[in-house]
Amino acid sequence: MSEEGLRTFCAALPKIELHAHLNTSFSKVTLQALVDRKIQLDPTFTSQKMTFDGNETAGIEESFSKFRQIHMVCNDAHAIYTLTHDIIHEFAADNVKYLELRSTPKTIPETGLTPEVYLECMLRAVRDCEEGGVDTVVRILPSIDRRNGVDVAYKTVDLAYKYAQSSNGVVCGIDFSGDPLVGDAADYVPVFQYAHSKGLKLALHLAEIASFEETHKVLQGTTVGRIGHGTFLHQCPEDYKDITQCVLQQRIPIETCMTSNLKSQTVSDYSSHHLEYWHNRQHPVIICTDGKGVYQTTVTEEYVHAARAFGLTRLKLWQLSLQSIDHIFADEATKQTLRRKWESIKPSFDFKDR
Ligand code: 6MZ
Repeated sequence: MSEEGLRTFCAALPKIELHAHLNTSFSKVTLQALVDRKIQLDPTFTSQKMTFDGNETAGIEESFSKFRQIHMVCNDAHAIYTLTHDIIHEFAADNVKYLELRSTPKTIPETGLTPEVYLECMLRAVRDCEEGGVDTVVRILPSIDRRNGVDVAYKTVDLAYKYAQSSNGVVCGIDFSGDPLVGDAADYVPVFQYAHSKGLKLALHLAEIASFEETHKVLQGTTVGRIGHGTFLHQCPEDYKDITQCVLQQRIPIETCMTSNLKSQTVSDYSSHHLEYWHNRQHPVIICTDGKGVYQTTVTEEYVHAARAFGLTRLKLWQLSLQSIDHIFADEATKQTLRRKWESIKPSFDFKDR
C-alpha cells in the first residue's frame, strides 16, 4: 500500500476516540494562544516545551513533568472551555465521529476553579460545538488522579454521578489515571465499586508499567469497562498469569495509544506494540491518541502506524473502527446511530489495498 494512499484512506475513515486526556490533547495553535494569554496575565511566567516532537522519547517521568507545565497554563475557566472547544473541532476535522474526553476536575482557588466550574466549562463547550453543528458526538469522563487519594476519588464519583443525571448522559463514566509510579491502584477498588453501583462505567489505566500486584487486585475486585494502555497485561510473570486470562475471558477492551507508549518509552517500537498480541486473539482493541498534543499525533496517524506495523488491510482498519463502537460508554441508541453512519458511508470507500 502506498504511504499516501494509506494516509488518505485513514484520514477519510470515520473514527472513534476513547482515550483522550483534555490537558494533553491541545493543538499547538491553542496551546500558544493559552501561553500568550498566561504571559499577559503574569509577565514573570516562562514556559518550557510541552510536546514530544518528531522522534523524541523520554522515560514516563518526563511526560508527567510536561503535564505539570501544561497545568500551569491551563488553570482557569477560559482555558478549560477553550481547550475543550478547540479539541472537539480538531477531532471532528480528523473524522472522529464519537469522542470520549477525559479530564481531572480541579480545585484552583487563585482562579476560582472548582470541580463543578471545571466540568461546567467542559459541558458548555460540548453544547456549543453541538449547537454549532460539529458532527461528533462527545461524552465526558471525569478522571480520578491516583496521586490525589481516595477521599478526592469518592468526591469525583459523586460529581460524575450528579452531572450524569443533569447532562442528559454526556457525563457517562469515570477515568482512573495519574502517575503509575505513585500510590496503589488497589486502594481505589472500593471507589470503583461505588462508581459501578451508581451506573458509571469505568475506564482504568492499568498495567501501564509492570505493576502486577495492583493490576491483579483491581481486576479481582472491579467490573472494568475498558483498560487504558494495558502495556504489561500480556507479559505477566508466572505468579500473575491469571491477569492475562482474566482480561481475555472477560473480553475487557483495551485502549491502545501506540505513539504515546513509544514516546514515553514503555514500548520500544511500533512493531512490538501489544496491540498485535490482543488483535491476533480477536480481543477488542481501540486505537487512540492519549494526548495528541503532547505526543504530536492524530487518530489518523495512529491508524497509519497500526497498518504499517502489523500489515493491516484497509478492510481490517475499517472493521477496527466499526467495532470500536461496541465499546463506547454512551447508550445503545447512540451506538445504533453510529453504526448506521458507518454503513451509509461505506459504499464511498475503496477497500483495495494498493
Ligand atoms: C496516566 C495520564 C497519562 O486530566 O489534566 N494522564 N495518566 N498515564 C498517562 N500516560 C502517559 N497521560 C495523562 O489531563 C492530564 C492528566 O491526565 C493523566 C494525568 O493524571 C495527567 O495529569 P487532565 O485533563
